[in-house]
Amino acid sequence: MRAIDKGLALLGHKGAVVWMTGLSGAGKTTISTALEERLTDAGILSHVLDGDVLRTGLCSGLGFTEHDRNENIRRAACAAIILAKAGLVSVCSLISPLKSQRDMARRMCEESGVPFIECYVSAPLDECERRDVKGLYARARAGDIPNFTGITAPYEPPDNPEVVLDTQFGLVAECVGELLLNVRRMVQVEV
Ligand code: ADX
Repeated sequence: MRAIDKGLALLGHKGAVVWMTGLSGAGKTTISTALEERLTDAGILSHVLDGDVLRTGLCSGLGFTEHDRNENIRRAACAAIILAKAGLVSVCSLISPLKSQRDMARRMCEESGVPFIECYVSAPLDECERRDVKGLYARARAGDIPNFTGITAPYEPPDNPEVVLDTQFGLVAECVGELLLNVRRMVQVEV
């Protein structure tokens, strides 16, 4: 039996990759963590792969040039596919600023037979900058951080993501609820 089918038999659900994209401070980590909790409550095994965390291990040594981000995203997608093939829902939380990078992740999943959901965590730049949770926007504006997404490096919003969550006006619980519904439809035989 293929691993992906074993996962379905043992866990009662399929694996998948949920790809969260958005500016730093848009709410990707908050929503990913909350989604993981809600999935657990629903009996669905998941794991969050967060850009900041991956960059301390699997992706350490990579910076923020387009070349390094491509490699960062490729590695994250590889790890996510391994987990999804074992039956988990991999929640990837990475800025992944370019369409080409997200298309690469999608293509890698498709080639591995893993369902892929692209979720755009949407908040305008000025709102993310106002939040400035990590104080990075202020440092980027001061010229201390080169290639900072939204300031000195591009962010291309997705054209046709499976899910769009507006974190400027939407409540976290509402955003997570909408995403949860989409994920359950994709991984559970019956919802
Ligand atoms: S990605 O572009 O390669 O997908 P990733 O999600 O792994 O980025 O990492 C983004 C995080 O790195 C941000 O949330 C922020 O904490 C930190 N960071 C440090 N330098 C930068 C930068 N130049 N641009 C964006 N984020 C940065």
